[in-house]
Amino acid sequence: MRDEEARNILIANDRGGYTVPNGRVYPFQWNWDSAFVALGFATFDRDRAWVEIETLFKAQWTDGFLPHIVFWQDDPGYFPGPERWASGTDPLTSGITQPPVAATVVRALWDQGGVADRPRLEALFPKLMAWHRWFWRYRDRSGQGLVVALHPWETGRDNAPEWDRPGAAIDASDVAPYVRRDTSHLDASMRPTALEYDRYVALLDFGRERGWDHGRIAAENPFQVADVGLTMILLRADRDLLALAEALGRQDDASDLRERIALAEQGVDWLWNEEVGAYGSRDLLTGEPSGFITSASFLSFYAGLKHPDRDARLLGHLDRIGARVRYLTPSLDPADPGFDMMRYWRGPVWAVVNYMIGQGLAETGHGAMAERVRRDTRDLIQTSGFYEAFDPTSGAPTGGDDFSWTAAIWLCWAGR
Ligand code: 9WN
Repeated sequence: MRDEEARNILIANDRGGYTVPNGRVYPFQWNWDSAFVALGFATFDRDRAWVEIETLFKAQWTDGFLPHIVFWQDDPGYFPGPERWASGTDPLTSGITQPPVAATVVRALWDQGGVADRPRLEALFPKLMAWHRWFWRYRDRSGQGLVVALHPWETGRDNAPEWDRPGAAIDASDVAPYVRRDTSHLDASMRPTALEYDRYVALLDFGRERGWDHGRIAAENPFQVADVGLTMILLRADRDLLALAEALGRQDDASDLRERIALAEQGVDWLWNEEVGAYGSRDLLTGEPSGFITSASFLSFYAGLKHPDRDARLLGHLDRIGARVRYLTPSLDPADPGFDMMRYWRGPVWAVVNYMIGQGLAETGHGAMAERVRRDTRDLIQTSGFYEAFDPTSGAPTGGDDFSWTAAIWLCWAGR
């Protein structure tokens, strides 16, 4: 029953070649949502799965940058829309990016398919490679093997408390007036605060005023955080892209990827916080570690990292957190005083993050915990439906309904 419902959500949210995350709240194509959505389509329509990624890459800029939103058609239901971003591109897009899960998804499509998909892979590979090179060039200027986020939206975890202190450096005192649309669709208690939105918009205006020159923005941006999520996800995606480079016999790309993987494996040490016993983000401008344990702290398994002492501490946290809440994995440690089970990335469980955590745990030999994470995700969806996120204590739904990536994760993993 739920399988059919999930397929119907994807079909209903399909706008012809791309899928909106939710028809009302998010009426455009989002970068990492589309990648996860492709995994859902792949369970019943493999061609449509490839098309989702192919459409996304049609919006790639000439320097390799892949935007976080593509405005294939205008819609007044979301702010900030194409005018505020003013990318000047065709199609119009945002000027910031999102977690690079696409290469990992393309590898999965390739592994499930076979030689018949080779022309599609050959066409996509250079585009994926160009996007990864863009990250290496503009988001790791000091060559540490990390990924620096220049906007909280780039992390995909918009209002994670990790951005509070670094965000104080953003001057949001003089933001040109705007009207939020999210709070007309959803209860404000589930969304980021007014101060957070002012900061989001101030950073957007900062980039637009610099003509979306990514080199200049990277040098001048007031917000520069080495994000644990982006860093782990790119490391994982580099490994998957390497497998694809090898399959296609692209030696030069393969050797660059090997180099970057080795660099990132060292670089992540800077994100390990020995005091709290977890990975976390770190302000690049001040060097200050965030000190928070979030769901992104557990993406080291997904990144393919194996470090027995650290892994034991991370698993200890998962045990502790899993005893405290009914459903893993809350987006913030419930022991944190700022834990808020309904407010977006400060408490609720997200199916896509659970998918990455679960996959990583299974691949690195932690099968029992992987299964707990999968079952919790399944139970949440089974009980509450295909919502954007869920309260980890009660399982109550939060955010938008009929959510594409939640349906996709059900089909490819949680509901199996
Ligand atoms: C800003 C679409 C996106 C997700 C993000 C999630 C939320 C947007 C917003 O929705 O962000 O990009 O306006 O709240 O945080 O992860 O990709 O589902």
